[in-house]
Amino acid sequence: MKQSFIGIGSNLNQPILQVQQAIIALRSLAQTEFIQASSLYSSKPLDDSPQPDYINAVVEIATKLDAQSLLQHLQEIEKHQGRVRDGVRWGPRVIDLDILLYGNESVQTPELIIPHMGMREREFVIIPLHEIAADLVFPSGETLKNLVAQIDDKKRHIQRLNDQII
Ligand code: ROI
Repeated sequence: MKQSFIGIGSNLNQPILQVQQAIIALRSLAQTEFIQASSLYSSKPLDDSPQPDYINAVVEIATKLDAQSLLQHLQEIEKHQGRVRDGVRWGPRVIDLDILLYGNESVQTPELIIPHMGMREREFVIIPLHEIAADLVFPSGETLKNLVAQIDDKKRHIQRLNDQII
C-alpha cells in the first residue's frame, strides 16, 4: 500500500458540492483505503486572473494502485463530474484532482509529475495538507512545517470553510 495525497479544486458549477462529490468518489476508489479528508477551503485564483474563487481540499488515501492507474481513476472521476479539458491551461474548472504525493516516490513521465509541480508554493495545497498531515516530509527531505512557516499569515489568500464534510 502506498500512502498518497490527492489535491481537489473547483471553481465552477457549485464548487462546494463538486468537491464534496469528488471526496465521496474517492471514498470508493478501487483497491484503495480512504484515510481522511481535510476541511474545505476557499481560495483566490492563483494568478489573480478574473475567474471565480476556488474551493480546495486534500484527501489522504492508502492505495494498491500504481501511480499511473491512480491517475486514470482520478481522470474518470473528473470526467464523470463533467470536466471538459478545453485546453485553457489555467482556466476555471468544474473539478481538478491532482496526485500531490505518492509514497516517497518521485515520478517524471509525460503524463505525471510527482510531487505535483508547484505544490510547494501553493497555499491552497500546503494549508489543507498541513491540516491532515502536519509531520509530512517531502521526498526531497523538506518538511511541510517549514513551507507553512514561510507563508505570511497576513497575506493568506485562503480561508477554511465551516461546512462539515459528510
Ligand atoms: N487557484 C486556486 N486558488 N485553487 C486551485 O485549485 C487552482 N487550480 C488551478 C489554478 C488555475 C492554477 N489556480 C488555482 O489549476
